[in-house]
Amino acid sequence: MAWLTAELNRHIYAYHVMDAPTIPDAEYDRMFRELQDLEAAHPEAASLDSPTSRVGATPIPEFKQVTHTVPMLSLNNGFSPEDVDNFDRRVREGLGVEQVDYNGELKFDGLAVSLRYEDGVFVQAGTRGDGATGEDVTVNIRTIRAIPLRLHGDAVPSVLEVRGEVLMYKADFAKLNQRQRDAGQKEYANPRNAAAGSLRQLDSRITSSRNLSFFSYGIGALEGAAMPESHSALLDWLAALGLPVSKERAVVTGAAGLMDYFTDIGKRRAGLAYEIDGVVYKVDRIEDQRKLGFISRAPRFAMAHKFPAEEALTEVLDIGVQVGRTGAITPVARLAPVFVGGVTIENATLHNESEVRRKDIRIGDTVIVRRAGDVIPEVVAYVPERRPANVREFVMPANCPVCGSAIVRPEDEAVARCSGGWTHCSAQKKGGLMHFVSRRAIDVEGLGDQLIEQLVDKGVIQTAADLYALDQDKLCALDRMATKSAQNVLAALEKSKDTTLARFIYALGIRNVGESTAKALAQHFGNLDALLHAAAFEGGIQLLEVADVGPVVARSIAEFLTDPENAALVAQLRTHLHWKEGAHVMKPTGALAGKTFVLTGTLPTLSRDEAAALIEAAGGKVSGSVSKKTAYVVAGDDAGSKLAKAQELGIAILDEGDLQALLKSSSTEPE
Ligand code: JCF
Repeated sequence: MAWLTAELNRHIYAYHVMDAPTIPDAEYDRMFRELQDLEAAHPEAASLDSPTSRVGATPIPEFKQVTHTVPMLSLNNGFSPEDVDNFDRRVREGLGVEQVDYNGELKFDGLAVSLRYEDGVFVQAGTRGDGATGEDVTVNIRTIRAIPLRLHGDAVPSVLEVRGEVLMYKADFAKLNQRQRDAGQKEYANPRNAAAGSLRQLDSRITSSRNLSFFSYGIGALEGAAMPESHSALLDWLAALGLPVSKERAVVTGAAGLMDYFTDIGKRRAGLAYEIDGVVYKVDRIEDQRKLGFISRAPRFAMAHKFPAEEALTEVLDIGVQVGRTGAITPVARLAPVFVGGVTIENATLHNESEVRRKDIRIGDTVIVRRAGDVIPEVVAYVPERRPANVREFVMPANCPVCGSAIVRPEDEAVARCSGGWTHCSAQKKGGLMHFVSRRAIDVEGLGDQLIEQLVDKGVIQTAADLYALDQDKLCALDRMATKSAQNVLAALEKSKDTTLARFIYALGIRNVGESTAKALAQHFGNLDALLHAAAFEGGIQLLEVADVGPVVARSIAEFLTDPENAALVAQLRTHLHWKEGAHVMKPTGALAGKTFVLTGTLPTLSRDEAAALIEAAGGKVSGSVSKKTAYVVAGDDAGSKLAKAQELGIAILDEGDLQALLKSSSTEPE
């Protein structure tokens, strides 16, 4: 029993703390069941750190209280470089020195808990509460696999209180909400709420099913061991004791070092597997921390440097609709202006009609809006307690607000569309043109959205082909268009004529044809006429020969290319543009032909586009999402949910070196 306990705990640590699974799940389960059977027969011999205690226990009527022997502190917040400068200046003055070393670490967006270990064994856990007393969540915390039930090593302290943050990974949050949705239960608004809701369950079996995680960032009481001399050494020590400590930490010097750390983490934030709401700076030397002491309940030696909040509350003034380039009608919440994610927002997408019903968002509601990084702002949920009696439901209009054509929604589709098409509907016309000139399509540099708006509104152009009939006079007649800018636009248009078949197909903006499908079509057919013939032949049946083109995509392509107005546009455009035409090859060649790759995270030397180009040159395909069809996932630093999904599905995972090796071996392999 002792051997099974130690062995299973070793595997749990490898999996949940080191992210490096050691044995297959089935083998783990077998050993686990064997230990369970032995414990049932010999309950007196069950160890305090047995992994069988992690599945949760019978529900309790309420949480008891715990008193923290050393209070749990809060941190002073700062938001700007000035706040960082002031913090560093006060620290330097307080210590009477010129320069200070700090430890920078992440500020996890979860909930603070304190874990008590006696002689190395986990005995109690409490929430922060008011800092002095919190709730006893020992049984719930026990279910968190990342938290060791026994500290590693022989030299463990007689008493250690570990402080840290319980949180839920983004991928686990998405899975949980999917399960809640499937079960018709309430979804959580964000990973933090999900973590809090999961931890504070009186039935710890529920907590056990939620896959919570934990990171340590400090200690409270310590007896029977020496305090390390610096905060960074303390974190190293906690990691050596088997506690999870994030690797995203650094010792830096002075206010400039702190700002560099903040900027660096800000860039990496979206790629992290979990949410953070800022970073934490601490004077690194513990002796210096003691000298500086506390002001009321916050340490003078530490500061939380917060990112602008990504979520805020505001009111839905109205729900309007927006018309996309394919005619898709998207409901948009018109909001009372609110500052979120560093900008003021007045509109947020509601995606589609079903989404409005599912989230039950109504006009007059107070809602949580979210703007994470560069992601478009969205409405997360309404706040039930704030719903007034006179809320109104969103009604999908019968006609397009831009062109007046009927809005239709096929029964089997989530999306309603304007039936006007790009020839009638100026919103679709503009959207289509913006897509046509975009960087990854035909790439006309400097031809921005506002210019396209003007060109269409003033009736200067009707189609993408008209762009190539623009001249100095037509452009200079527009608002805010000087001779020099007009010349730049004309030069960019000239340059854009030299393109590729794949870019051209993508630029047409055919529904369901993204960049990778466009590349597959170009590679398969080699030249435009071969594609046009296939599209015109028996409803596009030959299109199904192209890797990854299914019936839905084939139908979109056939419908688009056989429409007389689209056909006329294609005919006109090909007189302006040129690309290398090849022979129609029936099957993509190259050693990686038919293999789908997914790229995630930051690779050490190759950019995403470079890696994709190398894979495609070898006949492989690059896709944005992991599925059973994925052959390889190429993972770099800060790989997130895609890596987790690949592990789950048992898909081969490569690093950049493996990829290079594969490309090299495939290039020398005889065809
Ligand atoms: O990650 C956090 N939310 C976090 C909170 C990190 C820290 O190092 C903290 C903290 C709260 C108090 N340190 C203290 C002293």
